[in-house]
Amino acid sequence: MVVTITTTTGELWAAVETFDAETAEIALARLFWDVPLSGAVTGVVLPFLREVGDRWEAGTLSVAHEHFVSDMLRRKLSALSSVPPHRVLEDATAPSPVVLLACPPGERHDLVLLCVALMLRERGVRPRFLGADTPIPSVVTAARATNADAVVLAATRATAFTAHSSSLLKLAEDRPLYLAGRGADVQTVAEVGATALPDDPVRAVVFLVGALNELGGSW
Ligand code: B12
Repeated sequence: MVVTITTTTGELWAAVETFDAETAEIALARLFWDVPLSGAVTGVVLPFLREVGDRWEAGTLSVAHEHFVSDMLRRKLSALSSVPPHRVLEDATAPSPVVLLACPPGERHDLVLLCVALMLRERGVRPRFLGADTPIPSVVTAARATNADAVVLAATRATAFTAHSSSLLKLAEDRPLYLAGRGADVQTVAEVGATALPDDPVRAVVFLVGALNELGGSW
């Protein structure tokens, strides 16, 4: 597994530098075949994204490369989310908690949120992923329509949350609301009556699953 992770990271960087989408796709396909989802996400996808950010900030990676990586990962992660986990294939009617995930208006950084949705699914949760730039009234409508057991919002800027304080306060009264990402600082989380998720996406999944179990639904 360690070999796959190191090899994939090396292959990905070589492919990204030359915009070689085919090689990158093969490397990712092999990774997700060989390594369990959370291992692939924490071992390759998140560190890779972090390094893209570091190189981009250092000026050693162009905006074109960064967009290329984001698009490639998004396509792969979205494809993975269209394959039902074994548990669902075995019994699609078995009760399990529903978690609604979205980014507030103006927020486009949804790749980590998508990873979290996939890892939640692996743990038996039914994620309902709305993705980037979602109007808060639509989040509220979807939360009611899905009878979500929890709502997770992620953003890089606190203002993406605080611009909707009163709506988010109401949403938090209706059902458990969790904030995540760089914008979810202590003050902001308190202002909208939410709970902060751990910054580490894997710890956040464990935390959420624990909280859902404590809520004690019928799953
Ligand atoms: C990829 C990327 C994009 C992609 C996003 C693709 C996508 N669909 O997600 C695209 C190209 C769309 C993009 C656009 C922009 N981006 Co951008 N982007 C990045 C980049 C390079 C990587 C982001 C990333 O995924 N990082 C990897 C993750 C693992 O790290 P992280 O974001 O720090 O997240 C950590 C935690 O916060 C947590 N976390 C994050 N989300 C969640 C969600 C959950 C549920 C949980 C539990 C945890 C969690 O997990 C990580 C744990 O370490 C960063 C640079 C960087 N250093 O991160 C800039 C960065 C985030 N972008 C930035 C900016 C400014 C922009 C733009 C405004 C640029 C522009 N002028 O057009 C636009 C528009 C943004 C918008 N309206 O939302 C800034 C944000 C600064 C800020 N706080 O306001 C950054 C930090 C770059 C910088 N230093 O200036 N970007």
